[in-house]
Amino acid sequence: MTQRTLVLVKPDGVRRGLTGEVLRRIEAKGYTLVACELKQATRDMLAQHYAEHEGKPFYEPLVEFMLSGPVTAAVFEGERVIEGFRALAGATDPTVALPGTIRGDLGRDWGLKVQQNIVHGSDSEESSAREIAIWFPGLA
Ligand code: DAT
Ligand code: MG
Repeated sequence: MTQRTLVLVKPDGVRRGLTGEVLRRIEAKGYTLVACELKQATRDMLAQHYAEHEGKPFYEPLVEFMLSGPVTAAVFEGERVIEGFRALAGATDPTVALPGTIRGDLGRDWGLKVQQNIVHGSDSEESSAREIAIWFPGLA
C-alpha cells in the first residue's frame, strides 16, 4: 500500500551538514521525495508534533532542542515507507542503533541522552497524516 511519511533532519543533523546524506540514503532505498524544505519550527508546531510526549521528563528539553535551529522537513512516498524509513533510521538511542542505520552510522551520545538522534520519522499512518499537515499544510 502506498504511504507517505514525514521525515525531519533535526537541528543536530542540519548543523552537522548531514541533510544530503540522510536524503541520499532514503532516495537510494527507492522512496520518492514529494516535498522538502528547510524550516524553523515554532513552539506551536512542536506542541502538535510531539503531543504524545507532553508531560514526559524529556519533553521540554526535546522542544528546546528542536527550536535550536532549522530542520529539514521532507515527505517521502512509497510502498510501506513508514516502516521502511523507521528501519533506515534505526533505534531511538543512537549509541545502540545498529551500524548500517542513519542513527547507528552517523549518531552518538553527545551528553544529552538520546535527544540528538539526527532524524524523525512518522510511526504510523495516523501520525504521518497529522505530521504532514503540521509541516506541509498546503500539500495535497
Ligand atoms: P522516535 O524518534 O524513535 O520515534 P520517540 O517518539 O519515542 O522516538 O521519542 C521522540 C524523541 O524524543 C526521540 O527521537 C528523542 C527524544 N527522546 C525519546 N526518549 C527519550 C529519553 N528517554 N530521553 C531523552 N530524549 C528522549
Ligand atoms: Mg516517535
